[in-house]
Amino acid sequence: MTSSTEQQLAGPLSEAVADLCQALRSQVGEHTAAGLRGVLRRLSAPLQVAVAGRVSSGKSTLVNALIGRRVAATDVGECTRLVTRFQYGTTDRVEVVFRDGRTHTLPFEADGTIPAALGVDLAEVSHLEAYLTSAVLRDLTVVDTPGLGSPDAASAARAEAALGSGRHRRPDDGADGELDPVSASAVAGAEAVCYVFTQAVRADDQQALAAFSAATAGREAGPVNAIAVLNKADTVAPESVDGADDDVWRAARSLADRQLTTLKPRVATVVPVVGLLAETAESGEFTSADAEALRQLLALEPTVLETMLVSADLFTTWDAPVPTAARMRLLERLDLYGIRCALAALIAEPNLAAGELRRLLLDASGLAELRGRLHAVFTARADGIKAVAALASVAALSHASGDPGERQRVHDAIEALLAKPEAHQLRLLEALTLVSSGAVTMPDDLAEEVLRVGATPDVTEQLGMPGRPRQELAAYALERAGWWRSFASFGATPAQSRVAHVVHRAYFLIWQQLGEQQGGAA
Ligand SMILES: Nc1nc2c(ncn2[C@@H]2O[C@H](COP(=O)(O)OP(=O)(O)O)[C@@H](O)[C@H]2O)c(=O)[nH]1
Ligand SMILES: [Mg+2]
Repeated sequence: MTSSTEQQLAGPLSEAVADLCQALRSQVGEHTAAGLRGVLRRLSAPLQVAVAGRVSSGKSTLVNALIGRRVAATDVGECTRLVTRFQYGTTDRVEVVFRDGRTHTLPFEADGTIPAALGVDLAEVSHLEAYLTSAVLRDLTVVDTPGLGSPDAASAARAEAALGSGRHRRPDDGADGELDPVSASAVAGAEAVCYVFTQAVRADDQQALAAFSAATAGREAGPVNAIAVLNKADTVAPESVDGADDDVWRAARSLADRQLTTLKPRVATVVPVVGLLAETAESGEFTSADAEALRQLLALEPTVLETMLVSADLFTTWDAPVPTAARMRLLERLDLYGIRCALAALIAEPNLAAGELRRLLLDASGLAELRGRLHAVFTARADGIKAVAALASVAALSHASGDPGERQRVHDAIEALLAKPEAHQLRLLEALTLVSSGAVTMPDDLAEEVLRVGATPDVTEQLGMPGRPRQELAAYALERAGWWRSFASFGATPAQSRVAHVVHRAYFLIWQQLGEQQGGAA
């Protein structure tokens, strides 16, 4: 029973929590046991990342770029009002999941997109499951959401319900078949979040911040499991940003850095990206006909071309020897910034082939950096992220059971697990999230130290001393272990003290690990 699931677990921490779930199943009521089965199922699935943010911030566009296929509906249409989970599957298909648990399979449209009209009553639909043979989905299940805080109340409620916050669910909404809504939401919440912003959204926007906890089912999101994307970087006006030197990317990066200072430590990073260019380049939507249309535009007088590129209206309506339909297509696929990039590349090298242009557009989109960050923050640390989320689900399930004896048994089992040295990383991640979410406040320098120690498994990074000799690292770890232990006993508030004990132990284990490695090498 265990072998097939255990093979897919993300690592030792997930394994420890899976063992805990298995052991608890016989010690809890039938109801909690059903919830534990759900937790086990999710532990052995790829990391679940919700793409959250306002309507029209470009969430679906980014999802398409990541998957490498124009499959999610963008702009308007029925499906933009539904949550769609994109996961790995050996045959491409879309499944409509109804609120009562029924499912209905649909083929993709001829152009590879999810059908614009589903032909069912949307009020009865819980969400869509899209199965695709995309390599990215082997590591991540990507959940596209209708904008949280959208003016369309029904969509917003559906997004929050499917993401697991459950706030808008009625008691009779239970869709899982075996779980009530409270338990279902405890199990279903996303494990990690990618927040999509545009420059129009101020970093202190209350609604945007509310989306943070909604997407994670009220579980705290922090630098361990959340990143932000400043999308539509191409629409940033460089003259509005000091020191941007008229360069769109420099301006976008400076805006992203500014947003990071406001959002920190709720997110690990803010990555600027041009989702539209990424989608067009990655999904094979840029054709040699598009390249040809661009080449024809270059035959125009430079001043005429410059005028056309002032606005979308001028670009499509100006009298020019390129068919309007071809121009509309360019605009839709690249927008003015992408068109300018492509034209500049063609001026520099007139014989560029469509494939080479596509590669240039991909470079101009910033997608490579986003992929890198997704890997570093999410995929590489999936084990810890999944284990922490699962533990939180287990605790929430036992709380929902209303049985004090069961709650105590579950609590004791979790404490016993966290006391083991090999599970200490879980406690550290938890402490880190408490500090980064502001639930426990610390002086800035100490908070920063907690974040550094907790956010990476790399010892030299944890100590903030890359490239230093092992002996020096060990001495420093021991010194900090001692410091945090005395802080825990003297001067800290009770909440700080609990965090301090965890940090002390973390330094102690680092010191031990460094000593062992040294012994092994000698
Ligand atoms: N100029 C520009 N437009 C974008 C970008 N990303 C998305 N869009 C456009 O913004 C609109 C909304 O995108 P969509 O992905 O549907 O947003 P969602 O509601 O958040 O899913 C679409 O017309 C996209 O083509 C971008 O990086 N630059
Ligand atoms: Mg959308």
